[in-house]
Amino acid sequence: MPHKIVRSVCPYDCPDACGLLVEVKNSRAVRVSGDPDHPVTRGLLCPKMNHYEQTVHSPRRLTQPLLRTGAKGAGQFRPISWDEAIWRICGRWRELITSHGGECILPYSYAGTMGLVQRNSGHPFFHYLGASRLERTICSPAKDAGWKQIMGETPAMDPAEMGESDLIILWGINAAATSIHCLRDAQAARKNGARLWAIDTYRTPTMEAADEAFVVRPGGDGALALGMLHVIVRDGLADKAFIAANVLGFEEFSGQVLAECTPARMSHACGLPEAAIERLAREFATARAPYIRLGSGLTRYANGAMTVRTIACLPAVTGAWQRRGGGVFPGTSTGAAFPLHKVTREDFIRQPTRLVSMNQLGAALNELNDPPVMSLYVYHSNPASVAPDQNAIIQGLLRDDLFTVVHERFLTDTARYADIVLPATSSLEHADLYRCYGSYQSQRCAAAIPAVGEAKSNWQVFSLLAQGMGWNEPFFTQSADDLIEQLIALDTPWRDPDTNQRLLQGEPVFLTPTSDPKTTWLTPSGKIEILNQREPEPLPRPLPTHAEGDGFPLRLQPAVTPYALNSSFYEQDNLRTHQKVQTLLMNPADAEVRGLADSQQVVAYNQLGEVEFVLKITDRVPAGTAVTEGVWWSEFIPGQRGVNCLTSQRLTDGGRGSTLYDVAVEVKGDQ
Ligand SMILES: Nc1nc2c(c(=O)[nH]1)N[C@H]1C(S)=C(S)[C@@H](COP(=O)(O)OP(=O)(O)OC[C@H]3O[C@@H](n4cnc5c(=O)[nH]c(N)nc54)[C@H](O)[C@@H]3O)O[C@H]1N2
Ligand SMILES: Nc1nc2c(c(=O)[nH]1)N[C@H]1C(S)=C(S)[C@@H](COP(=O)(O)OP(=O)(O)OC[C@H]3O[C@@H](n4cnc5c(=O)[nH]c(N)nc54)[C@H](O)[C@@H]3O)O[C@H]1N2
Ligand code: SF4
Ligand SMILES: [Mo]
Repeated sequence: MPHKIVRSVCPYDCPDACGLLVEVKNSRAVRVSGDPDHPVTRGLLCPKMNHYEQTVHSPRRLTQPLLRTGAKGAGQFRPISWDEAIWRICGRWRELITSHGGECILPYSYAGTMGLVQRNSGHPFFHYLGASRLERTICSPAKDAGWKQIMGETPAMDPAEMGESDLIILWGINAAATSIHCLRDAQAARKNGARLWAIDTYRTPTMEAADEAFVVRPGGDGALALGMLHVIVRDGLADKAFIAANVLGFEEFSGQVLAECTPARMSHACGLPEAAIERLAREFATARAPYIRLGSGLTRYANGAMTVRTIACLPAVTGAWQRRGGGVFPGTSTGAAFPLHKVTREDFIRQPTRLVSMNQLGAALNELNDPPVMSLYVYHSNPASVAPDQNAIIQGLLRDDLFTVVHERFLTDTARYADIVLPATSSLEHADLYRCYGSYQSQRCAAAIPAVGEAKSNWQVFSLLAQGMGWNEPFFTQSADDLIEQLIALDTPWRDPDTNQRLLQGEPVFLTPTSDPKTTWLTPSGKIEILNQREPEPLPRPLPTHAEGDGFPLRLQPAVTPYALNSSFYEQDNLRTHQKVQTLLMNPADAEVRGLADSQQVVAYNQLGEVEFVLKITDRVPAGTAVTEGVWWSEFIPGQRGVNCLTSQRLTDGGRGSTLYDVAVEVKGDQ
């Protein structure tokens, strides 16, 4: 049988939503490569997706529904039919709704697939059921909140302008791992004369690729930006004309806040010497068009929203927005480009239901009352690995009276605790419509191959469950393609008829924001609101992290690896081999005072738990900060516990986000 090449889209939670070319033979994907005609991908894929076929056809794929036969968490199951699985789930839910009410059922989902239909297809089902709603805030809502506090609804600038900047700053973004096309384009700009800076908490591959790398204390960037702003104002480098026309509250900010934020005062909090703050400030202010690519890492702290708000003051004060290439790019937000309510169906909510934070799943499972959570339905997420306070989550998942269903591609740490496991399709086996957050690009794709085994897509399972519940609502009898076409059918100012036509045909297209992101400030005052009286904190100011008060001497930075995406891709043996083991990176000085040797087993601990690591002593991390990369599956780590045993359920200052990076620990040798 001849090979055929099918266009597809990368479904993962990555800024790029790459275009894929899938080579299909005998209904199997045999090779996956980057689409050379895709405007962002331009033929380049990351190491994770270069062998996506090994994920899709992994021997570890779940291919049948499973029923638990052993103790919770033991991973012992027997295959059952789909009919039996649906019958059991619906039967149990009917009983629970009668005894405890619909809110005792909690859905849990996040970012296994970013496609607009498959990602959101549980919403209409659980709304109709009257279940509790999940507040999906694990990733970077503090970033959105901080941006909104100063920029309102102003959309993100076109990231392609980076090519016209003379000073590119990768701030809290490990682009070499998480945004490879951004790094590729930054390097191209560098060849044309732009300087490249990176600001991170340790020397990542992105830091190595930059002209200059600045290592800050975790959560210290707000202090750094305030110190820079102090110097800019003190030295007369603020753009008074731009401020007068475009900025609200500059006088209050400089008088009440900046005057106090001398580099000497900010130096400790941000971890940079005074001289570095002075130089950064002057070079930023005198660059023609400095471009800040703001990552998400620096927002997962008690002060995350404030950090974003403070950094956004920099181009507001220097007027960098006025020039091509200048400004801050925080990531795109294209929610208004498609009528998503046609999928999510909030109108199915008949009476108000409670909202449960996904960052507090441990508390929800163990402590919630009226009603308690009696059933958890997890799909395209792996909370037992990725969510904070892993010990609390596992304690909850072990509850005998909790009925847990997990719809998954693999027997993840979460699936191991399920009563019923349902096999999920991979993105090559279902249709969807994608947009992304690193650019304004969007693309639709069809299934490239048939489902592996008896796997079903998220949408198919919710259709079956609706049928199993005996509902007559016709919405649930549609196909995923019906929903995709409804999302595209309606013209919005973001898409013209020609764009819609190309979208329908599976071509990558660009969505267009409805206002000019560099001249029209969509705030209530019409100005960039450094002063925002609607906020409890009307002005940006230095805020502490949680970890500072925890009483443990080392900051722990849970960071990403290029060879996995959150807890995804651990199924690919080659990728896992690159990562070797769950490692703790530590500065030689910190190892020496603790009498620790390279490659030895260590235990990191704090008020929440303890985790075993293999120690790597390296000056890539500064004294005072230890780093671990990746979110490992427990079957591959010695102590069965991952880094999220050490992260807390506390929330950010804005957006109720996770504070996954705001962690303090002590480390000792493993006895
Ligand atoms: N390879 C790979 N790619 C990924 C992911 C992955 O796990 N692996 N995850 C995906 C997801 S879900 C997301 S949200 C994005 C996130 O992608 P990014 O925006 O890059 O965010 P992070 O990787 O969380 O953090 C970026 C960098 O910020 C640093 N950092 C942490 N705290 C601070 C701080 O206080 N200040 C400064 N200046 N830097 C800090 C971290 O060390 C890290 O190197 O990446 C996506 N892409
Ligand atoms: N320590 C630490 N913890 C973190 C992070 C970190 O950097 N460090 N990152 C955080 C961030 S930014 C995020 S966004 C979260 C992400 O957390 P999650 O959204 O849980 O992401 P993944 O770990 O990738 O798990 C997604 C799961 O979905 C499954 N899946 C994929 N496609 C489908 C599908 O179509 N249907 C179904 N039913 N399942 C599917 C995959 O097999 C995978 O197991 O993790 C957070 N947790
Ligand atoms: S994970 Fe990101 S870089 Fe890798 S293929 Fe997917 S969209 Fe592209
Ligand atoms: Mo994320």
